[in-house]
Amino acid sequence: AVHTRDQVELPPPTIDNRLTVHPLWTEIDRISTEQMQAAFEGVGGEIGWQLFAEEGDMRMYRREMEVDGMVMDPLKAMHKVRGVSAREMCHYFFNPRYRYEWETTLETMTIVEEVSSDAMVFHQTFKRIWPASQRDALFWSHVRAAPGNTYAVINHSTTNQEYPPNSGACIRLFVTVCLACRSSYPAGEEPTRENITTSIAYCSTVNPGGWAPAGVLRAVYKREYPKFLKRFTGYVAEQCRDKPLAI
Ligand code: 18C
Repeated sequence: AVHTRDQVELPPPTIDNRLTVHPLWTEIDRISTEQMQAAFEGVGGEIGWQLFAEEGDMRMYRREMEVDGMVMDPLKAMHKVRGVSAREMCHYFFNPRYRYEWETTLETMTIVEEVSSDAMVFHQTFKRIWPASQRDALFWSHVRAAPGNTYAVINHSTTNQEYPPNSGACIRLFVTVCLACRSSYPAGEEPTRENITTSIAYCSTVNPGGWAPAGVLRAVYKREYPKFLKRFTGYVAEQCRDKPLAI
């Protein structure tokens, strides 16, 4: 088969062998499995999820949670996007080449380690929000396929001796994110840009890592999450428009 450069770099359909022999593998596998399971569970049955943003097919829920006075509200968002596959969605979320084009909170991004075709370690600094200190994060990122036209990207904080926390101007924050996507198309038809729909579940928990005023933090949260999900899904739809569908 003839592959374009882009197709070769799409998330692999099975786990890369280089990842399974890496020291992070056990943790990556455990957290990814847990996160993907939780992502597809509804918010209806659980108590405490409150809807805070709704626009078209997008719904965002949060659960108010404070630990030692620090806001750590878990977020869960659902969305539906037509004309792109789960694999394409995850490709643009995982691949650092596109990150500056959709991630508006970013100041810098460094690739700390290229583990395999489906796992990387990143260091990122974020734009500073007055009056709080600037934040940074160090996390592994893993993309994987699951049965039923499903792909997901899981990001989770880690450590690295060359990137010690709270050593410069930044306070280290801790993040667990899962973007889980599932494509569907009419039974008996071949999938095309015209008939494919991808359901997205995005879950995120950010521990600010140090003092941040609760009011400012919840205001940023309320503004930035809907902005992110609309911008990211719009970006992917735009990027895919004239490319052949990759399932
Ligand atoms: O998942 C997303 N992006 C991924 C790729 O970058 C990755 C990133 C995770 C880090 C998320 C934490 C971002 C904190 C940003 C703080 C500064 C924002 C400044 C913006 C001002 C223009 O998984 C998409 C992530 C979408 C992020 C939405 C914002 C979430 C805010 C959560 C509170 C942050 C607390 C720390 C700051 C304290 C300041 C009062």
